[in-house]
Amino acid sequence: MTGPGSNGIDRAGEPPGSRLPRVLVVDDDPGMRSVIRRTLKKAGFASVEAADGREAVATFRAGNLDVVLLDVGLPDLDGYEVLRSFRLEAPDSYIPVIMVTGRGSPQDVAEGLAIGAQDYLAKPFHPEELLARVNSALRVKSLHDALVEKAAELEKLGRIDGLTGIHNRRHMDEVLKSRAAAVRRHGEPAGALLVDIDHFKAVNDTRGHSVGDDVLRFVAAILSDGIRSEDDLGRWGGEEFLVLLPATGATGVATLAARLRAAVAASEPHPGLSVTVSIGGAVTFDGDAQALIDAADRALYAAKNGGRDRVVMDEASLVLRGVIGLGSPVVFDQVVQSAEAALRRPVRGPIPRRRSPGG
Ligand code: GH3
Ligand code: MG
Ligand code: MG
Repeated sequence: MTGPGSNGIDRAGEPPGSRLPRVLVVDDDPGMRSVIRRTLKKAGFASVEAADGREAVATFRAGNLDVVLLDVGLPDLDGYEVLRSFRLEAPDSYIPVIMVTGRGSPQDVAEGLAIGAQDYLAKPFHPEELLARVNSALRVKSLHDALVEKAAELEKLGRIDGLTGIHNRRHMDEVLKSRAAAVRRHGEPAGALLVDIDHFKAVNDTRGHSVGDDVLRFVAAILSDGIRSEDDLGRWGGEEFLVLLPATGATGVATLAARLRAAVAASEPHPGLSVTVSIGGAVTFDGDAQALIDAADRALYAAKNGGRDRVVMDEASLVLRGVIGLGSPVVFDQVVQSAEAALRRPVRGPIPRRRSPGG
């Protein structure tokens, strides 16, 4: 019961058919290296070899290893120094290191374990014991890798809105910060849209909450389909969505807003039911994230007050860039209207499939 596959940890926990577990054998004695190589090969492992500490560190740096068998007595660096270098090279990766030593005093063992060795093997050793220790180290590595994967999955789930499948507010807050920082660094403007479903309470009241949920999913999918891959979309509140547009000026922001508004208005989220959205758009030139959201929010408020089912751009965002003069919203209305006319594309039919977030 010593080879890979005999313990349920086939191929170091990777899917069957992928590469053999790869063991780095560090020993200055060519005879010892060849004994270990043959033992590993018979048991179905691949091995690479290093004859001194520097070569060991270089091979470790090249990566693609599952276990290291590390001789303590090496001609240049000793095994402990090599182990410390490994940990410096890759503090976050977990590649178990088994110290192999002829000394093996309790102090040696303690020192090796203290600096992060996974296990100890005293020379001379029986091949069975070597393989048992390698297999046990692989088992630990595969558990470790599974935990890391799980943690990454959980981290991803923590950024997704459970109802709509698009990003949640927590994620959008972070994207907003990084987009604002990019504006400060590169001086290119960035835009934001706040999209709020009109009279959504009435949908819940007349059709029921679960139809309301369907409508939210539907609108999220339309928005998701309507943005570019470099834009970010998230659920900002109950029936309110945020779109962030990197490297985009007022005209680009208004054009996208017009397209999204038209797509929602032309859609039929549920048989016999249509909804509209009001959109507030704004642009930041100085990378003040809070001011950007506040401006989009004011514009959204103006869109609601103006009768809903419309796009309003924050005036300051436009004035600053000379798109309009102060007090001339009419000119801007024309920008939005011509964008809408050019880009209108009716969306009807069953609820579109959710696009995976980040895609
Ligand atoms: P307005 O045009 O002014 O935006 O009106 P409104 O009715 O859309 O806005 P209001 O803020 O009065 O109501 C929002 C509604 O959205 C009330 C709330 O119950 C509903 N809502 C929020 N989150 C969810 C959800 O996850 N599912 C459902 N079905 N409804 C939700
Ligand atoms: Mg609303
Ligand atoms: Mg709202």
